[in-house]
Amino acid sequence: MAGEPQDDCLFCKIVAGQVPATIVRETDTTVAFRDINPQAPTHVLVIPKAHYKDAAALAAAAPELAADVLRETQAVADDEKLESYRTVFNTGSGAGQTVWHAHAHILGGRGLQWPPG
Ligand code: DGP
Repeated sequence: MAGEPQDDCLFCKIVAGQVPATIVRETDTTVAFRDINPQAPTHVLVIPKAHYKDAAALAAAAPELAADVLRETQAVADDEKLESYRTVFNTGSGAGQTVWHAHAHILGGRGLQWPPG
């Protein structure tokens, strides 16, 4: 069922404390942790604690929770003292999504090119 934890989901396991992660922020509804394979000096992921397979599913089923995730991206940027940063939701394998639990990437701490690859 949408929103329920999934046994085979890596990020649900991080939420449950079953897989370690460097958590930088946590709220009642979200967790933010450092990406295991950082692509910038600051690379943090913000996820909803509830399971939705991607950002589109999250926004459609739980828009208030999607707003929580977005609010947390700014909170992470403030904590990390990022003047400029990029927020990315990869949606679908063709866009590079590899973990099927909605997550926002926050990338900062270096110059970022546009358009991205
Ligand atoms: P995406 O490719 O958009 O689905 O992003 C998934 C990100 O998750 C990718 O940048 C690497 C990160 N990642 C994968 N496995 C782990 C893990 O076990 N721990 C942490 N902290 N990050 C992970």
